[in-house]
Amino acid sequence: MRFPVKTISLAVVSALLVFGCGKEAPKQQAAAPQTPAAPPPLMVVKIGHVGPLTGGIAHLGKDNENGALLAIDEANAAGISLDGKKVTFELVREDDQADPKIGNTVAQKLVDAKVVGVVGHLNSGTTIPASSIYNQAGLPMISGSATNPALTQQGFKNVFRVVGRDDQQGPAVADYLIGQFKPKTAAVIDDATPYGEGLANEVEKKLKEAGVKVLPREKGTDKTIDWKAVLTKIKGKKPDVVFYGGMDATGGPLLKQARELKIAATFSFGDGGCTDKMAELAGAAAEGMVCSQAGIPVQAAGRKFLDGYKAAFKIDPILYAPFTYDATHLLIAAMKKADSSDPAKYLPVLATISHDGASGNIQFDDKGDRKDAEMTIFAMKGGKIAPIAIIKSGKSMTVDEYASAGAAAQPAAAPAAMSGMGGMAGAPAEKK
Ligand code: ABU
Repeated sequence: MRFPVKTISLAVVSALLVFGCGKEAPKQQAAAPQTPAAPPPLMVVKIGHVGPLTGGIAHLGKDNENGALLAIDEANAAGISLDGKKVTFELVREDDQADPKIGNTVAQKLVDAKVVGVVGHLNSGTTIPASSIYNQAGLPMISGSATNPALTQQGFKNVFRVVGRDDQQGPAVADYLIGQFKPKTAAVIDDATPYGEGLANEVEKKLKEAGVKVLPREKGTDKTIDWKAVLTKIKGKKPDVVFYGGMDATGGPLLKQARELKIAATFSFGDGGCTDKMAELAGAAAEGMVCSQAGIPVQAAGRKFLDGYKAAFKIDPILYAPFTYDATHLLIAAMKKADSSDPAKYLPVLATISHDGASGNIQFDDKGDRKDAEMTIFAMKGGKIAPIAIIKSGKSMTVDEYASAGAAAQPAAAPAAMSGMGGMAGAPAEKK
């Protein structure tokens, strides 16, 4: 618990004014002296956020952190009390550089700093090992972006995610490729991370089930930017489609170099390569690429979030910010419901909560996965990724159909305009 210096100083000054300065208080006062009511006790509650803030995907880490910061600011502006004490929430921010070893170090740092919950990490490769550290410390953690299924298959009761999993995303993007492009031959490349490799495995499995010939797997790393050797190998095999499991920082150069080598295949990516950054990195070569997101498109997030983000950071959110925003609000909502920031008290509330956030209604299953998560398929048009299909409860819808269904199901929704995408109305309801 902290008492602001300002509060203490004012109290001391008041005491000096009333009793100090060498003057005695009059002895014959009729009424008792008026003592000011004691201010309510104050409490600082620390929430951790971790993501890569340096390195090739720092833009995504910063986007995640911004989402969490916005939620913290909103909660502080709302004036929340827990157990009779006025609370100030503080976001303790760490940079894991997308490196599992550094991820574990900063996870322990957050535990030592006595945070009561963690939003993060961004990468499955950092989130999975760090989740053991939070589990041992009894700290609830919610990732807004880690999609590898293994995260929630460890039996940890403190681990949650607000995006879908790669065993949902992989089949969704593979099905789209099969239906739309009817490929006979496919090449699958990954960055050898738990995310990239795991997602590529899911895509490959689905392509093979559909009778597509899949070339032997090619690999890079999460730092590879020279893909010429890999691309030269697959060029001679003339694949109809190429899928890359990895992030935009490595996927952009892959796509650019593929077109330089005159590979004509349709290139496709998962959520890590599903950003406008691909057009920045690959230029015109990015046009027509296909990608998926294990959630709703960022532009379909609630209006309050989109406007608040723009006002606070003077830019639009990139990819996962609505999800880290929701994750942060979820921790706080569970604390409010439990009337406590004690992880042991609010964790069971978090596990069974129903929360209407910027990315829609969020409830967790018994493993900590988001129930009925949406999957979205995008195509790059004019340098921007544009959503073309949303899969919900196993049903594929156009963006307009999803919008109508959302608006019908949630009449209180504040629609967020989808500029440049034919105007997607009916964004999720967002209650705070
Ligand atoms: N979901 C893509 C990026 C984060 C991850 O490694 O899972």
